[in-house]
Amino acid sequence: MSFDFPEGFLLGSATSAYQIEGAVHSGGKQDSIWDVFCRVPGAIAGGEDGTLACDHYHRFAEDVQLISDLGMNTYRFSVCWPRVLDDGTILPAGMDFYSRLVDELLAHDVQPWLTLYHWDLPAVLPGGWKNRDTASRFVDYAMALHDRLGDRVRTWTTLNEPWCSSFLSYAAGVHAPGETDIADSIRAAHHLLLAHGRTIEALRAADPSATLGVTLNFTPALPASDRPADVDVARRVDGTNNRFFIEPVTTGHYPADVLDDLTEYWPADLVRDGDLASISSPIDVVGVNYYSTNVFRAGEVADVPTPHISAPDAVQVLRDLPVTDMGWEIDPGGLRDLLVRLHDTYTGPAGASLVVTENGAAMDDHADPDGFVEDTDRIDYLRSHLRAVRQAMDAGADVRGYLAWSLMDNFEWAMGYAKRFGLVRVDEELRRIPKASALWFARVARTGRVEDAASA
Ligand code: IFM
Repeated sequence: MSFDFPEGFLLGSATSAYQIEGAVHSGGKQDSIWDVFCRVPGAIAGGEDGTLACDHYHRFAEDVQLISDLGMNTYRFSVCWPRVLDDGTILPAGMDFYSRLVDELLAHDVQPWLTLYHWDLPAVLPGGWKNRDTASRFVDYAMALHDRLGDRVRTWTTLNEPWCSSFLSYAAGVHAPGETDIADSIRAAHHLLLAHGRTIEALRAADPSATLGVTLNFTPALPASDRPADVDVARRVDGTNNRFFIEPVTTGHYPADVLDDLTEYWPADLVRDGDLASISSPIDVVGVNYYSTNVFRAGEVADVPTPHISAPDAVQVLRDLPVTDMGWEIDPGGLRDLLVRLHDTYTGPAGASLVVTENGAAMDDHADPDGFVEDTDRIDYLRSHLRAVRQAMDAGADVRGYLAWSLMDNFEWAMGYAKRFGLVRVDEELRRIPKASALWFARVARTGRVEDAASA
């Protein structure tokens, strides 16, 4: 069955600075923690890094033209903090770059959706997110950027996926800065949330009509059986993957069961008076990044660091589902259920809407001699997840948009460039070649209509 999205529904794509910009030392920019992490032997597959990436810093006008040609009404990008500020001093070249990008988008009738933090923290900040002071520095950064872009950018997201920049980065060591201490990862998570809340307060005071929010990655966790041990391990994973972040933001407290689970690691004096009031400052939109749903059983305690900080005994059980090139199970029903759950439990009562700010698939793309990729597998993925969004809306969830991850193939963090999430292929010469999925998505973006597989 074909289906439609309402007038005004956001349909576009997303990227992030480190994954596409390159030019890592242009305009006085100093290292981010990702520049540093990529130099650690063995940290990144193939020893790759974002030094050149897609060279978007120099090709942004071409990329905006592409976004426009693909009929997208919204483009979500992130700002690289050390590109615009060097230890508190404004870097004019970096500010100008983002200002020109925003102007170019607006000139093409594409709404800019700005994410302040997609992981490229200035390396110069002592202790990174372990240090409470980083939250204050973040507010300064956000307001300096808002001074320059606030007249044109109307949608501001504080953080992208704080689960990744805390537990995956400071407990599992998979992302920068590559550390493995559970108490530190909790410090990082709380300071990230504090940075979010204080920034929302400052932006709201400066710009009451802006649309403000945060983007969280949700990976629903289901038990493999109704055995109490499996039910409990799924609860614990859900607690730190999902509820640890959405609950304080929308209700002003950390989940009680998660606090219990983490008692032995929870740092004394971490949460100070007023922190949770800031963290739960009202927001307008929760960005939802969804890729998969995971099933867990209780097993042996892992002997390697894991991001599941309260569930080292969680063992993922694969179902009989197709997987993407990341090995992630394709489960669009999980997105429908997640959106309904978020609306009913968290965002609806708090008065915020939902936008899917990332969803997409790395696939094993094969280009023909002209560089064209006939990626029917990615089209199927996108169609089924767009249908899930429509079903969630029909069930009452207030979903206002869907942004595909990603506009183009890019640097997939610890996995390097081998994993291709793009609607647009980026080849070795950095040529941008729209895949079949880009052409398919362009029809959806232009019409707001998703044709069923038979008629598409
Ligand atoms: O590439 C990442 C992105 O930076 C954050 N969300 C998940 C994507 C795919 O792994």
